[in-house]
Amino acid sequence: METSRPHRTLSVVVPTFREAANIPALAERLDEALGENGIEWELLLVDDDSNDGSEAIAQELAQRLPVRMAMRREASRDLSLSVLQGIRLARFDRLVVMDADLSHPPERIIDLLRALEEDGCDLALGSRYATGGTLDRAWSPWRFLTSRLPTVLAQPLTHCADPMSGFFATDRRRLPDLEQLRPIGYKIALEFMVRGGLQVKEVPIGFSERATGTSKMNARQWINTVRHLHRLYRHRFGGWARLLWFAAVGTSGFLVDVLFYLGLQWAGVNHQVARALAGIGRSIAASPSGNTRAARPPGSGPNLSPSA
Ligand SMILES: Nc1nc2c(ncn2[C@@H]2O[C@H](COP(=O)(O)OP(=O)(O)OP(=O)(O)O)[C@@H](O)[C@H]2O)c(=O)[nH]1
Ligand SMILES: [Mg+2]
Repeated sequence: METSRPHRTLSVVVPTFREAANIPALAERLDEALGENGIEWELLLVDDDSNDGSEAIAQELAQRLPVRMAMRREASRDLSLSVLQGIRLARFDRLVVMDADLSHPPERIIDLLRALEEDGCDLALGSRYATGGTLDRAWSPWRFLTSRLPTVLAQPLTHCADPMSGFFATDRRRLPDLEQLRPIGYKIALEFMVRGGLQVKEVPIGFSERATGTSKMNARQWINTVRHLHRLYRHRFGGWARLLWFAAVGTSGFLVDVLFYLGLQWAGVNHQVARALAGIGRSIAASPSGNTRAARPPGSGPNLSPSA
């Protein structure tokens, strides 16, 4: 256990959306984990207008613990933009970002801070997949795929075992200019690591299944992760990323064609007609709007323009 040092400060930034049931336990566990290590801390919840009683709970907690809530009232909710807002509003430079659902153990924050201080890295990443890290759940094949595939796709961008982790410690002064960042979706640590060229140290953690509330990760967020990866590929690799993108679009056209064809065959349509109809189906999929998307993939333009 680390000995307490005077004037160690920490802002814990937590994006929240409908996490009323988890906020009290999170605040209590932070108090135990950080208070006993002599850290002056705050919990800054950045809420996307959950409207589930979270605000009242935060106010009640603020009577006895250093808890505050910043409310976003934007047209669309956004985890990464919430984190960026929290980093701007944080009271201290030293930061931890984590989820509210207690998947990230507050007790491991001390180890993240130790990695920051003693190993001199820019970002200490709580890692499920580093040696010693664990997951406590039996994932379905689909859940496994949606979690592991982006991790594999991110390997050319970073050398981390768990680049999709949302649990990390850093110092605000070591981060790239927040105004220049363009994250989409949930993977803000990856954005920092790739655009900021940060030196990262992974700290193994035991990742727990969320105990209460529902996951906000859905198909849309998964697609956002893929779009985000594409932007970062372009940032890192420029033209080759475009080539890969076109190859992926081409392959998807091919798959549409084949699936169309097999579906028609299965329905009893003969080979010639099925081939012709599949060709028409692919042409529709590659209609002017589809072509625009292929010729100008999302994220094209200068690296740090709003679309990159
Ligand atoms: N402010 C804000 N917070 C969000 C939003 N979506 C998710 N969150 C929070 O971000 C954290 C991660 O969301 P989760 O739903 O746990 O997503 P996940 O951890 O990828 O998925 P699970 O492993 O299924 O829990 C939680 O604290 C959520 O409340 C959002 O749109 N806005
Ligand atoms: Mg979660």
